Amino acid sequence: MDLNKKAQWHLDFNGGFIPILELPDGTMMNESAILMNFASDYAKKGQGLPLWPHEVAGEEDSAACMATARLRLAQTKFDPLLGPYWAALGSRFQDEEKMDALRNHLPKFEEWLTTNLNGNDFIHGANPGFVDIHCIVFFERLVIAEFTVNKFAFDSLDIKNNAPTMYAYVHRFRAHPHMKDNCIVIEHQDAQSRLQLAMPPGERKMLTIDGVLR
Ligand SMILES: N[C@@H](CCC(=O)N[C@@H](CS)C(=O)NCC(=O)O)C(=O)O
Repeated sequence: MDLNKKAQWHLDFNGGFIPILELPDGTMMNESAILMNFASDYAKKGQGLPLWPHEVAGEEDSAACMATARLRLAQTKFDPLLGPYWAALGSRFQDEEKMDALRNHLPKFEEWLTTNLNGNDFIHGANPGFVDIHCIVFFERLVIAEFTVNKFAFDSLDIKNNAPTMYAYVHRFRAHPHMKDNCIVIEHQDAQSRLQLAMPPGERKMLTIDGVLR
């Protein structure tokens, strides 16, 4: 997929952002978190880990529904924290000012994570749930940079010392029996990062599945 050549219908729909889901009746929906919720609501129940507390509770269980509501609130508070993350990532971790801003911002991620872990292994509790899956993809890129061509970013941000809760959390998530075969493969992340790092600033390699997806 060439991100620089987008179809007019796509630009008209939402400015050319992904992801988008189109249903057979032509309905289209964007926003990744909303699409994840759609998939979770639409999927057959009992296929694996429950992703929200109310899914395993009986009907009209106010405590379980409130626990779900609390997690949804945590999720809405996470998204506005992402600005400095996107800026640094967009520069492929190479813009010093943006890297400084992200380094200074790491305590905000730590605070959000510590508050919402609340002493548990995962935000959902003993096992990962929806909100863990929502935030892990962002944290994971920073933490596994240690083992990719982006090690310079891991070192420059000093993730181990500046974000120890995030560091331990990502490794715990990636080791979880239900998650370990479904996380980004280090070699694939490395291959993708090498492709993009080789491009001049502002230019992007076409998206390809070669060496990136399993
Ligand atoms: N809030 C939106 C953000 C979507 C977004 O930023 N998508 C990026 C990719 S992660 C994109 O399509 N960027 C346009 C481009 O790279 O050309 C969502 O979560 O769906």
